[in-house]
Amino acid sequence: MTLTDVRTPDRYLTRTATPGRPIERTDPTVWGEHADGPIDAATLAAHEVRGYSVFDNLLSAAEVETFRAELDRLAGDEAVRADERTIVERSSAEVRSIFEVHRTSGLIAELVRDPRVLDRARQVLGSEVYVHQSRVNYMPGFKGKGFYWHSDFETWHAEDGMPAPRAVSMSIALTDNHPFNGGLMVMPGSQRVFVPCVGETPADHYKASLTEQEIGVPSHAHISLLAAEHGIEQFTGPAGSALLFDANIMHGSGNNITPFPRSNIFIVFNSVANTLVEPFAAPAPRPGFIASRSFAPLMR
Ligand code: 6CS
Ligand code: FE
Repeated sequence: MTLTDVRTPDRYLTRTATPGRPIERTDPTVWGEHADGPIDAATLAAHEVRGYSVFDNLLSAAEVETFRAELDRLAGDEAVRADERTIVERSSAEVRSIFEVHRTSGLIAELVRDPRVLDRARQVLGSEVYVHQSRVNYMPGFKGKGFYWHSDFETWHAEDGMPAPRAVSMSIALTDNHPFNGGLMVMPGSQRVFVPCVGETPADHYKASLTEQEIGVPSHAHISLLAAEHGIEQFTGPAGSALLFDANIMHGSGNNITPFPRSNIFIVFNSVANTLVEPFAAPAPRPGFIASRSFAPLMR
């Protein structure tokens, strides 16, 4: 046995040929303490149980306007539109998402280090953190396509080599999130079970999955089981509010056929104690702009 043969044990087997049984999560949801950051003890305890927290007015109305202008600037920049980090809607060629925005936008580079954002991530993860992924989602009106039910960690484990669900996402709304314009739905408490998915990961899977995910999608039976046990709640709230949610919580969003766009800034923080190894169920790692392999902790 050589050192290179020592693989990180795979505690969350997925992308199997035949259906697997849900796996109880042996990792905590919250690693830090209430004294470690701005989240109070009651909110932190609720986050441990539900797997998510909502922070109203995280950004002021003026800050929302600044970021909305930044998103318009990015979406209108021909170089950005032509960049491989930009995903367009299949049906309309409108910009759907732009990845690695914390490296292309100075404003968003500051936001990921803002204590209102960074200190919450550090507190939940109980360690220094780095940005695993950042993106802006535009979810345009009339034709905005949603995201089917999934666990982000299932993909990050299978395709990016993330060992454990010691990562947390913050979605900051830049438009009002209504129940009717594709608002994110979560199953509270579902982060405590890992739902394996059937199907081998194809090469370059991200080229299809980021517009419509077909592999790494839980079965109707498992989705029904989780929905019956945990229920479904929807993140609604005014522009400026933020949802902080666990890497493994089951979530999804519907299409947006209303005239009201739903755009957000989405930042994924991973613990520096949980850095990526080789993918657990994919032929090759995804590109760095989707899953960063620069693990230096974020500093202000
Ligand atoms: O594959 C991913 O990393 C992305 N996919 C979805 C649907 N949510 C999380 C993440 O941005
Ligand atoms: Fe997701």
